[in-house]
Amino acid sequence: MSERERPERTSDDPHRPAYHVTPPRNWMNDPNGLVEFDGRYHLFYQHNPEAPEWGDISWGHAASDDLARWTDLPLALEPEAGLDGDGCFSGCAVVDDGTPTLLYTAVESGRQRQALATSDDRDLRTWAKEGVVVADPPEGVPPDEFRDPYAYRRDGAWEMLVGATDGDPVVLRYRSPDLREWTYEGVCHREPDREGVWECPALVRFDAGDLLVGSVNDRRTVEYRTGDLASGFPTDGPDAGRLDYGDLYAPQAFRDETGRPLCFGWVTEARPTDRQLEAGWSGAMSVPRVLALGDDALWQAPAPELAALRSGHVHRDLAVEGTSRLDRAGRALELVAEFDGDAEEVGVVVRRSPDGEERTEVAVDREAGELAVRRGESSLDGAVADDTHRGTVPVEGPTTLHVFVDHSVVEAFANGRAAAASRVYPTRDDADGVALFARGGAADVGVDVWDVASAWGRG
Ligand code: DQQ
Repeated sequence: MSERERPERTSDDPHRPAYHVTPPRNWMNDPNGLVEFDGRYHLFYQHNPEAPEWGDISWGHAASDDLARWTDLPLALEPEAGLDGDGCFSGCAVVDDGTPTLLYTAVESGRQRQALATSDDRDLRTWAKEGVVVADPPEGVPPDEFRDPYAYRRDGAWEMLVGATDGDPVVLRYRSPDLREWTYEGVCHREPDREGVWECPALVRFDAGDLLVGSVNDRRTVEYRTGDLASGFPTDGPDAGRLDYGDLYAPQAFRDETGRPLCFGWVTEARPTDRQLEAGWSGAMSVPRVLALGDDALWQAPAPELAALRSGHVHRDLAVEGTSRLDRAGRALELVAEFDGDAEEVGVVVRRSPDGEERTEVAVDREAGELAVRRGESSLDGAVADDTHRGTVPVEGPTTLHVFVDHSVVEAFANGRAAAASRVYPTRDDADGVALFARGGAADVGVDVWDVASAWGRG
């Protein structure tokens, strides 16, 4: 098997995550083609197999039997002159009467066209490209801003969303009996007075309504809208929100074979390009998240299967006022902390050096209803991002923080309602401590901590 088919994983960078999915080497961006097929999860992704920077966009492929441990598989799609010579951009996977089928954007000569490929092997290793199924965008949409097909079944037919701009970011809706002949049904979502493309649209149908997800062209802003595809989605108010407040981009949602709604997103880098080139890899996936829509609110939780990687559990009950260090340390940890009491602000500190010189704070301001991931002291390296990720989080009763620490990824879930996947790059070897804090009062804290093993068969 050639190296290009299944490269060795590089692993000597201290910032390389162990259990968040990363490319074996080189560049990764958006998750693509998420599907469970024959009991196995497949995570395809935008991948440059030649360099740790965006370019030569192919589809990388990782698979998992349990959503926790992953195996690298050969490239699924590669650019070919005449069809998609300038890149196989993002897309989705569906199973069409037993046949795994990809819809993706074939880019060539400045045009973005929607194309289809099928597989007849049970491991989804090999794909046969059938070619373009939607060649031209509707009037008013430039041909180079027409991408990221997302297909699903609805009312007895296939439907497909495509991200685009017609001056505003829009989502276009198509319908088809067979995934090949598509009829344009019109714009199903518009974001007035904003710049760019609504990239990577994804739609999940819940009993409570439809959830539309998308990313607005800046590698930062990940939106969701809840409502009804038929009547349209609001762009503000309680039905409009941010799926993540950190470095997450281009998430894709899908239902697995049990019908469970899951999503992964691309956790972008927050260090300069030259550091990424030096490290030899770039980009990670979030942990798999379970989505739920209830009471008009979006809920997110890490998939319970991740527990398969846990070891070395400890539980502590502590009364905290100020900062309390925990007798646990590590760069690959999972923490669940529940804070009760009258403190205005509570949180955990991770990747902390013993003297606190380097530290990352994940805080919930219970007065303001705000989640904050503070990176101002995360690293002594002045070249990496040091801004604070902030977002709103509903606070009622005790506050729960579920935090995944994985080398340069800190992925936090607050009260099951707000999430932030943030990148940090501590420089000190001893920046692996954990602490709890309560400010403006006291908190009774129950905390569970685990070590988390590598998803790639190495601890
Ligand atoms: N990334 C892909 C596009 C998509 C963008 C190209 C979002 O298909 O719109 O790598 O990150």
